[in-house]
Amino acid sequence: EKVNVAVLGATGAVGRTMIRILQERRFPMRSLKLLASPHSAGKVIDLGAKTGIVEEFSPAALKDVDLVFGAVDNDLVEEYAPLIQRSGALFVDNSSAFRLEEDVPLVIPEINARDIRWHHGIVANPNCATILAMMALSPILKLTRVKRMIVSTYQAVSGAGMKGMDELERQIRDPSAAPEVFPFPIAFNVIPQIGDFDENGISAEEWKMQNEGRRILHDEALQVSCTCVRVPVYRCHSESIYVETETEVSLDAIRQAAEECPGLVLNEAPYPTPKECTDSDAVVIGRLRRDEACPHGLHLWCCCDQLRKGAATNAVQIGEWAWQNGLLKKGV
Ligand code: 2RA
Repeated sequence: EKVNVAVLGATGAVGRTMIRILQERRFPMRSLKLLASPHSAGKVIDLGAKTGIVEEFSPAALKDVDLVFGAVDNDLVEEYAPLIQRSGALFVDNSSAFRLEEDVPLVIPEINARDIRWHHGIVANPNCATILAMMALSPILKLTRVKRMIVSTYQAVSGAGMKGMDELERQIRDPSAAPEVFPFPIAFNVIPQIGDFDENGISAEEWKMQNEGRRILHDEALQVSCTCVRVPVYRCHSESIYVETETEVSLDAIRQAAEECPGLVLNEAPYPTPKECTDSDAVVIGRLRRDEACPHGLHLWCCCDQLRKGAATNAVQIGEWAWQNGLLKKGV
């Protein structure tokens, strides 16, 4: 049975990508509502065959809506989430507002879709850098436990939305253009900061990888050390990941396991780069190699489109799973 869907934050980079993915994947929509804060209400969105008018979010706008995909920041989510829950619609939220709440499943469908079953109205979409890292580890996780991971990220400017992409473009054209979105010029530069630093000099983005990874893997003992860096790339995040596994696994066993990981592509000819991974849903891994200094140490490199699998596609996959398993109020 088709369902009534709403995208909240329809005018932003993630919201627009959600609409595109819903159409590409032929999500069983009876209707699609475009919702946003008062600031964006009234805008016209290109829906391909036709255009859509963005409505202001309100409890009334949720009438008959079964599933809401959220692509707005935490402050709006904290205001709107209780209203969405009260409407009975399932809220798949891309913000970080509820990711660490005990009664909110935090889900990457290829890894822990079963957690969607115990939702209480909200399912949280993990942070893009977390989705990339966990997907990249999935073949190793089929073979053994990961004790520790040390990650360096190379994050695209799309992580800061349209304004981040516009800033890069502006500074490439005019390198003297003052930074507004990022703390320093991002064109022809890299910035080792995403989010505020805590008293120990760890950024908010770096904490997400550890805290979210432990919830998704249901492994409170997972050790994560992460350095998150903004790079002058438009849409595709990359990560260098070092893992220490509980038992020794061979590279060939990992390569074989990768074949059975949906959504994962192995590219060792010679390796993935952000350019060719952009606008695809695949998480692409490469540069698999042992750490000669540590028998259980392994390195790998990975890339994935931040707006697609890093945000919109993962959220839509959560919606698909909920629909297929009759977890929406109308269900199948
Ligand atoms: C970023 N992961 O890249 C954060 C939010 N998308 O800015």
